[in-house]
Amino acid sequence: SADQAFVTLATTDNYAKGAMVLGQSLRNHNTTKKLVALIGPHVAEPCRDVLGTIFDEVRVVDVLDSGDAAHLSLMKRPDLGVTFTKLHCWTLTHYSKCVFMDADTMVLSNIDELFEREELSAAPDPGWPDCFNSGVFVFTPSNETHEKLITFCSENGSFDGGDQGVLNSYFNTWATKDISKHLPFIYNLSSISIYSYLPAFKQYGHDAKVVHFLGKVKPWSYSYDNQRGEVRGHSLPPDQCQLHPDYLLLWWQLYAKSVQPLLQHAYGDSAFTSGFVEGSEEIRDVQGELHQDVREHPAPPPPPKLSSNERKQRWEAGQIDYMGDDSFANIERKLDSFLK
Ligand code: UPG
Repeated sequence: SADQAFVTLATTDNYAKGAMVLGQSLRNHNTTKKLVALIGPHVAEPCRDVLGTIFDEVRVVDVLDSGDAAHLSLMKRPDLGVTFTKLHCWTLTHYSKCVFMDADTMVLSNIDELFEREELSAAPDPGWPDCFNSGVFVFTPSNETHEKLITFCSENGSFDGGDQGVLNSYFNTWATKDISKHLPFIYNLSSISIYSYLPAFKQYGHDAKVVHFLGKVKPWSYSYDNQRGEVRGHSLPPDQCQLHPDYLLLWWQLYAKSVQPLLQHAYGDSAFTSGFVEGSEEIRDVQGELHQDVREHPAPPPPPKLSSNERKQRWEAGQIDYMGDDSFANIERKLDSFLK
């Protein structure tokens, strides 16, 4: 299968870290397919070097100097920059079939069987299951399809502002025509759906083959205490923290073991943010600000306890006690008790 490849995309150094973990996870599960990373022109040189050790091919895609239809269309639709870059995967015509995977995905087992599927195969999106999620999809590289997609995109735009909207409008029979193009959800398990249907996750979650850290907060938004093997930065409001702690830990373990040493080596003495917690006195939160460890700033005395019913009423009225009763740690504890 030298002419089949897994393809991902990273336009920034952070997404590149995600791509490294994804690539390494595919290697660890002994894929026989080629690995291709498409990168933007702003990805730093050391990151490219590391990608080069994990991936078979690292290809810089710059829609701005490609001088073709994509370039012209981008002039009209500058908002669709990353989308156009992702559509570039169709130009990988030296492969007969590919599986695209977002840089915020990670495989938990070998998924080479996906290459038995045809274009365009994908799993349902958790938010609107008649749409497919474009974080994992099977496609056939073709310059003709690429041109058509670009034209379609510049003429019709994207209903969600990203590639997922464009691809769903273009491959608009996905929901109804051919059930073999519906990948099982375990090939693109987004962290969001875990909490929205917990019994299903308990029933089927152990079969998951790909996890997708969909949404604003990514694994690399957190930091990691490599000594203790703990992810830091959990003190987020629950509506912003929907990544399952086990998968999050798995991502960081892979990063710490196989990716961070490569980055350390590639950067040598020059500046490099490992994502690791520096010492035990500081916690780097997701906004990237440094906070002193809470131990040095004792919390104010807790407000009087509310009854469970009063708490519920406040929650429903939008008065959510993010730092107290409704903190993520408490919600997580509750969820963990269900999962036991
Ligand atoms: N990406 C970059 N640089 C960026 C932003 C995105 O390289 O600045 C790549 C990367 O591979 C990333 C992917 O594009 O994983 C998707 O972007 P992401 O930020 O992960 O979007 P999400 O909101 O998590 O994902 C949903 C879909 C995804 C789709 C995206 C936009 O799951 O497949 O691409 O929305 O429609």
